[in-house]
Amino acid sequence: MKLIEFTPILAPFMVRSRVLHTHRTARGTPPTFGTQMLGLFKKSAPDPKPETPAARTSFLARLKEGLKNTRSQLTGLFAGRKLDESLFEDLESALISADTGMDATTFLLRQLRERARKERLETAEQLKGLLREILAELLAPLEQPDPLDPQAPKKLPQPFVIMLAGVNGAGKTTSIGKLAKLFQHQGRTVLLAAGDTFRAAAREQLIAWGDKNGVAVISQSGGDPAAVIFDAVHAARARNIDILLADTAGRLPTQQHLMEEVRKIKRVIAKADASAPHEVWLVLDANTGQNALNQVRIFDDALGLTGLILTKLDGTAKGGVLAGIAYARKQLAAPRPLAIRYLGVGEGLDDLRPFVASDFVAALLD
Ligand SMILES: Nc1nc2c(ncn2[C@@H]2O[C@H](COP(=O)(O)OP(=O)(O)OP(=O)(O)O)[C@@H](O)[C@H]2O)c(=O)[nH]1
Ligand SMILES: [Mg+2]
Repeated sequence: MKLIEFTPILAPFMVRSRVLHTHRTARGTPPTFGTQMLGLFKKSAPDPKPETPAARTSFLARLKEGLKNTRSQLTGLFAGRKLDESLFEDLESALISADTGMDATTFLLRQLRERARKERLETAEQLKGLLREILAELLAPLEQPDPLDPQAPKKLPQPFVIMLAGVNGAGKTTSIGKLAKLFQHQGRTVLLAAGDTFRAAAREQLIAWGDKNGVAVISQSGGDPAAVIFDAVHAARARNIDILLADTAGRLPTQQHLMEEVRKIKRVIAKADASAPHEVWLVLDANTGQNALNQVRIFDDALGLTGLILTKLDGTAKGGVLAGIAYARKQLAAPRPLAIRYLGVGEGLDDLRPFVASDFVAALLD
């Protein structure tokens, strides 16, 4: 890996001098800094490429494959059954074992019972239709308009800064790699900031994702993660980059000092650009079960989350946790929208797609 030094933008609060590197990521002979570096940052064709029907079908198939255990458990309940109390009871157990959590399950069952009575439902198949409706209503607030939707272009601040946080191993760095590809595909220029300065391997991992996408990574060995991202905001501005994706180290919500550090990262980003970060996303491993609710609550308190990325839905995730998150959100004294921005269904560059509530419900019940 060739490193190309460029003049560091020294943050006023930095005490130690350091060398900031922009990692030249394209393969082959490294260019000299200057024209070829600029080439790296040159905007690609501005016309966004819409998702192909084939890509969408393949994503849905993978989501369905990932959720197949939950789906077969849930759909199996309704087959050849009468609509009676035992069906409600079995449904309650199935929802709980699908990671929906006690509170959201109780809510769903109450809704189902009331509406089944009101609508005079008679068959198990009708009840399944009602469950589909109620789940879709519960999840709908998690599907928010995407500020980056290429089909509804808006004038965005430049750079548009997205900060990612989450517990260790949730999939932050991998998701950044996938997002870089997605945003480039939309005709946007991207820069990555390696805000995980604790581990050399973390930096190398982000650089490898930068490599795959041909985008530059601002990084530094060790030091203050906030300062690296601060510099990256300046670098992105100087180079007219559209989107800056800032990686951060994994941390547990119980690690007070690390939660304080991530708060500081956000504050320092705002010193580089008062309107930034424009989005703060929590990356959640969908296999986390009910602990996901805790993570959402604590990271939201610390950072004021705007969105979530749910990863690893291709594995053993049960999927019910989304209903748990939606319900917990509804219960807040002052509900604030929280979007699920993307779902991850694999380790590859293309394995990330925007969240569509109706697709998710279909993957669980159809
Ligand atoms: N199957 C699957 N694996 C994923 C997905 N997203 C991430 N992973 C894998 O999860 C592991 C951890 O991913 P990272 O991106 O390194 O997670 P991280 O949150 O950056 O981890 P730390 O920086 O250590 O906190 C890697 O092996 C990824 O390949 C996904 O959607 N599906
Ligand atoms: Mg990481």
